[in-house]
Amino acid sequence: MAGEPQADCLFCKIVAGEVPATVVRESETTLAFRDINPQAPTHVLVIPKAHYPDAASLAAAAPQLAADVLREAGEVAVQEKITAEEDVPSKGYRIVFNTGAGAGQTVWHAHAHVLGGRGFNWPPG
Ligand code: D5M
Repeated sequence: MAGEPQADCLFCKIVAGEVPATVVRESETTLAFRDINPQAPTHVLVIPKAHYPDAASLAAAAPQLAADVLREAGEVAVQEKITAEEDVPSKGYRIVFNTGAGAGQTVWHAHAHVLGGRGFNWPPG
């Protein structure tokens, strides 16, 4: 059923405490932890504790929970001191939801990547 923990899901196991993670932030509905393979000085994943396979299915089935993930991603950026600053134009961060294998999704539990601490190119690779 939508939102229920999946036995074979890595991020459900992290939520359950069965797989270790470096947690940087937690709310009633979300968990934020450092990516095991960081692509920037700050690389944190924000996930809903409930299981949805990707961002689109999360937003469709549980819009408040999707909003919780986005809010927490913003709070991670503040906590990690990577937010844009008026006097430091190079600062700022990315929130990325890879959705589908072709876009680079490898874990089928919705997650926001929060990336910062370096400059980024556009378009992305
Ligand atoms: O992002 C999936 C991300 O999950 C990828 O950047 C690696 C990260 N990952 C994989 N296993 C772990 C563990 N155990 N802890 C923390 N981070 C992990 P995607 O957008 O699906 O490619």
